[in-house]
Amino acid sequence: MSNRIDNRTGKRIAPVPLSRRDVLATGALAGGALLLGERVGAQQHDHSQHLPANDSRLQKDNPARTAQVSPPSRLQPGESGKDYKPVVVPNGWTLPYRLVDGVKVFHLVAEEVEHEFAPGLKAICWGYNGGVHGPVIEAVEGDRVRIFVTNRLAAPTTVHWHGVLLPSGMDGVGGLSQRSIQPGETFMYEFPLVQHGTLMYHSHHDEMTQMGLGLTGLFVIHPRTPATPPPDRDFAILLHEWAIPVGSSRPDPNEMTDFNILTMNAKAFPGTQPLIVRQGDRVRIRIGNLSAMSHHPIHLHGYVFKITETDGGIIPEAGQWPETTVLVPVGSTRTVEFTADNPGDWAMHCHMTHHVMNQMGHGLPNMIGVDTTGGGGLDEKVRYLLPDYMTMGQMGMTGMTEMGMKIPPNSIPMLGGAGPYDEITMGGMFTILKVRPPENLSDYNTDPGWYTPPSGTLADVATDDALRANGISSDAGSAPRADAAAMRSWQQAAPTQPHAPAGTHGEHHH
Ligand SMILES: [Cu+2]
Repeated sequence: MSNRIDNRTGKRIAPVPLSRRDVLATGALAGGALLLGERVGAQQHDHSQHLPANDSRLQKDNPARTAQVSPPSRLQPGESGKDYKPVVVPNGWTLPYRLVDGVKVFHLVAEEVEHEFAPGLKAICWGYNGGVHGPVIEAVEGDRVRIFVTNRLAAPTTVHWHGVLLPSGMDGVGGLSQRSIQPGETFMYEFPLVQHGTLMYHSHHDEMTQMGLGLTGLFVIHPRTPATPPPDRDFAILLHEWAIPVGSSRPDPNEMTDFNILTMNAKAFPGTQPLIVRQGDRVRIRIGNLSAMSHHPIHLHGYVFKITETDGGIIPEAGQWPETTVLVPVGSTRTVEFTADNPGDWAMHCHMTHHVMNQMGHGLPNMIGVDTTGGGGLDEKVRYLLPDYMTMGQMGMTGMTEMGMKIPPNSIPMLGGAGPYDEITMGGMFTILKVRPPENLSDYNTDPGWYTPPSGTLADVATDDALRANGISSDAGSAPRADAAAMRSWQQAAPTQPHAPAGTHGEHHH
């Protein structure tokens, strides 16, 4: 029984005898290396006429899939710049490896890390190799990887390779697939990569605590022979959520609902690094979600994209549907692609409005419509008790810092980053896609600043001339008002005779 899954259909692949032609094609892709050992010798006769066309195509597209999980792969280790274009990790990094006898050797160190979520807010988290989250592990289908994991935490841990097809004993579930890694121990994981896609890794020991404190990362496997040319920009973003009460310095992993720091690659806006692309670039954004409890609908402005992959593999082109928002459920990845043909500064954010706030206070009475801002007003008095208190809906939440609102040490305003026109009234899971014409972008690593809209393409106060010419009065008197008849609550027709027994409706005729 085969455990291999068809990347395109998601269906289990029946074990299929290889034809000589397939073996030759595979061998050529593998640089002449013999890939399948004994299995090839055992299948000398040609079964190709019995093969479903799909299986044959799959083997050619995806030679590593024909390798069994256990024997070492003989493909040459994939090289950056030759076999793949590396992903871009905003606010993060990719884990370097060392080659030992053709195996890519990585070393992860689980440890306590002081992490800055945004300027002004730090907390003690658990991460890997000095950062939160762990670095992106990046490799190529057909590579063999050997990953050492050193535990420098005070608690046992493991690493689970989420979505990776591997032998059961390498799956990293504490107690089930291995014994847990005790503090001070270093474990070795090793497996060939027989698939491609955007996968993840995370602790699978006391998950609620350890993932809640940050022990998570992305695992990107590039295809050995991509079906489409690689994109110009290939971003990798991991979503997470944290409960960090104002003034505290450790995330609370026991929290179940009231997460107050929502992050992309462990940064809350305004700490998120923008995604910088050239106009015309083909852009891929890989988004994983290892939040505790929340699915995140990530919305991109200015574009329609296609959802091209999940962590289960590539979605066949006929099944890719256009979207402006991609829902990334907990424990999943979604990959979207589009051509960046529309220059500008475009918001990309979770569309749950509480997920674009920072350290938001909940459970407060609704004071919208009450004037609380006057000298010695209610806000001042409440703030004496609750330093982060501010009544919503008074000033559109702008100027939280300008108005001299004092915030407690080690905390950040609920929202607000400096923008070109005003404060940007967003926080949390929010970042900016900056698309610039090639002549306005020296390189991808330099922030090009704010976008300057061409004349006539910026929303601004209407001139008197424009008001007059269009028949608009600025006192709103010229605006159509809601149609009272159309907006009326529906009234069901009253019965003509209340509760009359059946057959007694004397006035009803057919
Ligand atoms: Cu969200």
